Parts: sequence; structure tokens; C-alpha cells
Amino acid sequence: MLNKHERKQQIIDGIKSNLRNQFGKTVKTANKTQIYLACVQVAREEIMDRWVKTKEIEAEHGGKKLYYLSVEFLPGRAMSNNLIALGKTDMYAEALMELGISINEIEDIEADPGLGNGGLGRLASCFLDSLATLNYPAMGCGIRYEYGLFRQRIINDAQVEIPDDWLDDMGGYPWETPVYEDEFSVRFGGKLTEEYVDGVLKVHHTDYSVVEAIPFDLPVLGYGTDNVGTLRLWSAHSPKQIDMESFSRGEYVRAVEDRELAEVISKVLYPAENHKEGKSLRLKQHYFFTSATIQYIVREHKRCYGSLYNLADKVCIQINDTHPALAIPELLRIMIDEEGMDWEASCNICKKVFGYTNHTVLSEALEKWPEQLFKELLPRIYAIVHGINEDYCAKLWKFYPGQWDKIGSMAIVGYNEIRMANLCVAMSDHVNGVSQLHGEILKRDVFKNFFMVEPWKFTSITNGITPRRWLLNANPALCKLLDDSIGEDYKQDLSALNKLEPLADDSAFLQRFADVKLENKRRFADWLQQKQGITIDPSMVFDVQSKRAHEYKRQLMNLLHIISLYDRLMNDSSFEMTPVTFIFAAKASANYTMAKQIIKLANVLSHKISMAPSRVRERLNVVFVENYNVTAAEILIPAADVSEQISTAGKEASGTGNMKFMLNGAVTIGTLDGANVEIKEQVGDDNIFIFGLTAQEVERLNRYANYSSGKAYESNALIRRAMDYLINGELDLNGTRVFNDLYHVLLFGENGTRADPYLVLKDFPTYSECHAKLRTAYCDTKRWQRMSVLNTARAGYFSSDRSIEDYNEKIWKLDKLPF
Ligand code: 26Q
Repeated sequence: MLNKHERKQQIIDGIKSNLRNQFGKTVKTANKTQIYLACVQVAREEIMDRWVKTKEIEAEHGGKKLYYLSVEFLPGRAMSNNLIALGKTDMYAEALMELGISINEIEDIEADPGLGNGGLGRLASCFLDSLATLNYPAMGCGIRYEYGLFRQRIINDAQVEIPDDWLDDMGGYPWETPVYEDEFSVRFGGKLTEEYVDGVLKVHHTDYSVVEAIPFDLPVLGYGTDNVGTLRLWSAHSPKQIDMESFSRGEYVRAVEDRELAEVISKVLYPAENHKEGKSLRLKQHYFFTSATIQYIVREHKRCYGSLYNLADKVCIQINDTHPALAIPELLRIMIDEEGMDWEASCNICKKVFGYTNHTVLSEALEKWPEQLFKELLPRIYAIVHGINEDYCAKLWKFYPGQWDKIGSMAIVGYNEIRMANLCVAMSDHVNGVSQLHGEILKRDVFKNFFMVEPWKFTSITNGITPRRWLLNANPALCKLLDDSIGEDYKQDLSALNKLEPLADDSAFLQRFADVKLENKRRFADWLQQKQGITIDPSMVFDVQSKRAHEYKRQLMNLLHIISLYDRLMNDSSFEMTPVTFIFAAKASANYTMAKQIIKLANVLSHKISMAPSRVRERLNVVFVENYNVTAAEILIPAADVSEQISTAGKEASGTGNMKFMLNGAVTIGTLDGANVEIKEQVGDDNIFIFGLTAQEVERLNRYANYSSGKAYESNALIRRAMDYLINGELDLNGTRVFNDLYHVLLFGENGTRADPYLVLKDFPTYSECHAKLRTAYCDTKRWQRMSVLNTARAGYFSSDRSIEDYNEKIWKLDKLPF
């Protein structure tokens, strides 16, 4: 065994020899990127050792394995996280220091892979972290987008999208490994012919075009274990063979064009969250990565067992929303067409293998594909989906005899559309929601009729977040305090944070906890200064709403409330308030006009307030953080005093940002929606600020259509005055009336839709009152500090380790690898 000094020397030598071998450079002549890349190579050697061993142990173990299929992953930067997992952060920092380099600068070189939109993608990455940490055999499977989620700039107060060429930035991604021996062909288009062979119907698929899928594997390091999981991302390529054929026929241009067409499949992530985007390329993406994944799973299984009859004993596949649902008919296709298995046996195996997680109740986000498009692009899969539909409708007929309308609404194919959610429910062993409330809404509302037929399928598993990234990585200052005061158990068992409970009454500890918060606020303020040239005052309350821009998340209600505060500060010299900086961070889907206007309003308001008299500016500030991503979240969240979780009750399936803020000691102001309900249960009524209608009340209001936003407007002077700013010219100095639309949607509705569909004006009065209470609570310093500590102390339940153990007990039934 080497001693500490020798191991540090080993790192230094490693960096030097990598610089020499890879770039022909020395520490003196290399640039930052080259030093970063050399560090990655040194760390990778150790990671590779563990990864290789994991694969051996897994093969020997021979147990059931989980494949977590997701069209999005948001892993965040790898370097600092991996060094934490290796327990070598300090050693690398010191080694680099000796070379005269700061580790922070090096870590800042790294790209943040934005291969997802928001909650669903980040959840997938938290789950992989926990699976690895808990020693479960698992692989995440997705798409290696060449361009991730767009980078956001704010220009003239509006969002501008810039392509995220994350691979170009660093000359490739140094953590990935291409696995050429696991390349598979995926077929698109073509025609079907049928033939009876020995009385058995055989389907032939011809004239299709082929796209090659090449996997790139990323290591996912467990914490406190040598286990290393895998994130496998598929990249699309044109088959060389076909290319050469047309090339030799002299069709050079067509050959190159075809190549482009194939490779466009993994080119870019669709920037839509909870929003319909029925593009043919998107359908291609979904089939591309699910087909490659299923082919790989089948090949591995057959290599061990020779046939697919025991597949359900050895494999489970979790489908992250409906996007990977084509994995289901793809598995059937292989069983039937390639393995010659019979339809019914294949269906029965399939039904045991798949689990489906739903992440949304918004009807516009339930995935449906035009039948014609589906049929042209995937003729064989289309035929199989029809087969599934026939069987399923026959089964429903027995349960709901004569009830055509009901069966029609539950069918997988209907009104010339393929309904992916219905396919998933019909063919999965388990369907789960992502919080208690969401699970109940699925059973009572979204999938009510399905629930009556097969109640045992439905369950809810509350989301979680990995403490490694959201505490150890994001908040080293807090970790140091925790290590000193309650030991280090919490790193692998987050419920150990409850050891903080007694300290919530210890003044000295409260002060140290508050000092950590202030340090994190300063760190964020410095970062914002450096990135955006904006100065903010860490002595003000930091009130943060960071999440995708969407009407149901109600950033607009937050903004109207700020306008109202501004109006009172400007016009009522007796109005006093605790100084607050309201911080927004949000990306809007490029074609979502309403969300973009909301972003513009936040930025315009920010400027307006910055030009106000000092009495106002000293009490109220608004800032917009550009380009929110995992890296920004890691700096922003630990700096928050207040966490805004204010969606219309019943609409946010869970939320996970809410958990990250809580863990880092922010106090929530929120509605009883998604996991906020469980946060309230954990933290207690005294340590959270809840306001607004409940999901049931919203339901009733909608059912009886007896909400009038006009009445809400008429009956509240604060609302009237705040709304007035949207149209009176105060906020658009050039007379462009940019916010007229927002005003109209709230009061009158937009081309035929209801006015104020997300009940902004309805909840405004209680939201405003709740904020007043919160500001009073903040002034009682001891009370506030206690609340903050108790939020951290009671966040243990929201570890994704707990979520994963829940999934395993209820659904997967995996055995742990013997590490
Ligand atoms: C659907 C059809 C067509 C095109 C796009 C889509 C689409 C794309 C992305 C639908 C949904 C998404 C993403 C949804 C999402 O992120 N949902 C969030 O999932 C989190 C993890 O469970 C929850 O915490 C959030 O409440 C939920 O909004």
C-alpha cells in the first residue's frame, strides 16, 4: 500500500505523463483543457479497474438485472462527483496545487451534458447514482445527443437559444467509451409480406433502410462501494456498406445525403417538457434507442441461457414515461419474428418484464402518434401494436361488456392515433406515479378505468434525489459542519440527518448553520457577478424559483406578487418589508410563446426595479439566472433561503427541486401539490408555508366550471393594481404592449380556452398573505434558523436511495451484488 504522499505523487506523475503522451506538452506549456483531460485520464484508470471488476462480479452473480430506459438523462459534471466517489477530492486538489493549478478552475472546464429537459432526466440520473451506490445490477439506456438542451442567453430581456455543442467544446467527452462490438442495426420503413411456413404465419420485412446504433458507455460510480454502474447512450450512424454501394453506382451525393439522414437521429434533444411535439424525427429517436437496447438485452440473455423463455426471471425494464414504450412491441417482434416464439407466450413474458412510470397528468403531454406516420415509419411494429390492441380490447370487453365508449377510450389505437400511455398500462406489470398524490390521481382520474380492471398494477413511489450530488458535491460547507456535528453516516443513509434534531435548539449550532448559508449565498453572488455582471446583496433574503418555465408552475403568480410589492413600496411610504431578492432561473421550450413571455416579464421587471428609488431597491430585487442547468443548480440551491414550489395543485407530478432546496436548508413556500404534500408531512406544519387551493378543490372548481377570474380580479385591489402593470405601459417603455397576451389569458382566455386555466388569480390573495407571514417569520432570527435546520434534518426520506429500495421491493426484486 502506498502512503498518502506517494499516492499524491502518483497523481502528479500521471498528469505529467498524460500531458506528454496525449498532447506533447508539459504542465508549463499545456492549456487548462489539456490539464483537465489529463486529470480525467488519471482518474479513469482507477475507475476502469473498478468497472472491469464490477462486470466480472455481475456475470458471476447471474442475478436479475435492471435496464432503466429513458430518452433523457441529466448527469451533471462528472469530475468532482467521481472524485468524491473515489474519496480523492483532496488528494487531486493538493496534487494540482503542487503543479500551481486550482482544481476549481479545472473542474470549470468540463461540459455539463444537457441530455434532458428537466425533472424526468435528472431523476433518471439520480436513480443511476443510487442503484450503483446500493450495489444493484443496472444499466441506464438512452440517446447520445450530439446537441443537448439549448444554451440560454437573455438578450434584450428575451430568451435566445444557442446550440449546445457539448462534444465539440472539449474535443469529445473524455468519460465515455465506445463499444463497437455492441453495435446493432435498426430498421425503418419498408414493406411487409406474409407467408405460411408449415401452417405458421411468417412475416417478412423488406426494403427497409438501416441505421446503425453504436453505444457509448459512461461509468456511474457508487459511493462507499467499488461498484460501478453503466449509462449506455446510443449514437446513430449510417451503415458503411450501403454507403459504399451507392457510392460505387456513382451516386456520391445521395450516399452522403443518406448518411446525414441516418445520423440526424441522435443529433439533437427535443427541447419540450410536458408538451406535445409529434415530429417524425422524434418517433425515430424513440424507436432507434429502444430497438438497439432490446436487441442488446436479448443477445446478452441468449448468450447466457440460449432462449428467451426465462427472460422475466433475469431482466426487468423500467420505462421512464412513455417515450421508451416502443421497447414493448420491439421485444415482441424479436420473440415472434426472430425467435419463432408464439404470440401468447411472448405477450405473457413481456407483461412480466416491463414497468411503466408516469410523470405527468397534463393531457397535452400524454404521448400520441398519428397512425399513418407510425405505420410508414415502423410497419412491423405497427402491426404488432394492432395485435396487442385486439387482445386488449377483447379482454376489456369481458370486463366492460357492451360499454363501447369506455373500451374505445381505453384502446391503444383510436381516432387514428396510437396512444402510448394506454400501451404501457396494458403491457406492464406495474404502473407507478411519482408521489403519493400523483399516484392517487392516476388511479382516480387519469387511468381510472384501467385501475378498475387491474387494480394491483397501480402504485406510487415518491421521487428522490441523490445526496451525493445534491449535498456532498453541491454543499461542501454544510457537509463539513455535518461531519463535525453528527458524523458521516448521512452520506450513505440520509435518514441519519435526523441526528440534527436536538441541535435545532442549540444556539451555537444554529449560528454555525446560518454561517454556512451566508457563505453559500456569497459563493452564489460571486458566481453571478462573474457570469452576468450582476451584484446582489447576500444580506437580503434569497427567494428562489428555479425550474422549467411552464404556465402550470406559475412563475407568473410569483411575478405578479413581486409587482404588487413594488407597487406598494413605490406608492405607500408606510409599507415596510424585510428585504428580499427574488431569483428566477428557467428555460422555456423554444415554441412555447406564453412561457417565453413570462421569462421576458421577469427580466423586464428586474430592470424596472433596478432603476427604482433606493428605498425600493434596498428592499426588493429581482434577478434572472441565465442558462439554468445542473451546474447552476448546484451553486444556486445551497444559497436559497426560500424555495418557491407554487404549481396549481394536482398538476406537478412530484417535483424534485423542492427536495433539493429542503435538503440544503431552504424553507418552502408552496401549494399542496406533488411531493410538497410529503415535505409538509416530514417537516411539520410549523416549518413550511402552505397556501392555496388543494387538488380536490381545484378538481371541483374545474368540474363545475364555476371559477371566474374576472371576479377574483374585481374583488381584490392588490390583483387589480398588479395586473394593471401588464397593460398600462409601465413595463414596456417602447409601447410594444408585450404583456397584453398575459393579461388576456388571465382575464379572458385565449382563442377559446378558459380564462386563467392555472388559477393564478384565484390563489394570488393567499399567496400574498403567506409571503407576508414568511417575512415576519424571517425577522425572528432564531425561529427562522431553527426552521432551516429542521428542513435539512427531516429531508432523509427524500434520498433517491429510499426511492430505489421502494422500487426494488414493489417492482424489480433485484438482489444486490456481493461487494
Ligand atoms: C411528450 C410527448 C411528445 C413530446 C415530448 C413529450 C415530453 C417530453 C418531456 C413529455 C414530458 C417530458 C418531461 C416531463 C417531466 O420532466 N416531468 C417531471 O418529472 C419529474 C420526475 O418525476 C417530476 O418531479 C415533475 O413533477 C414532472 O413534471
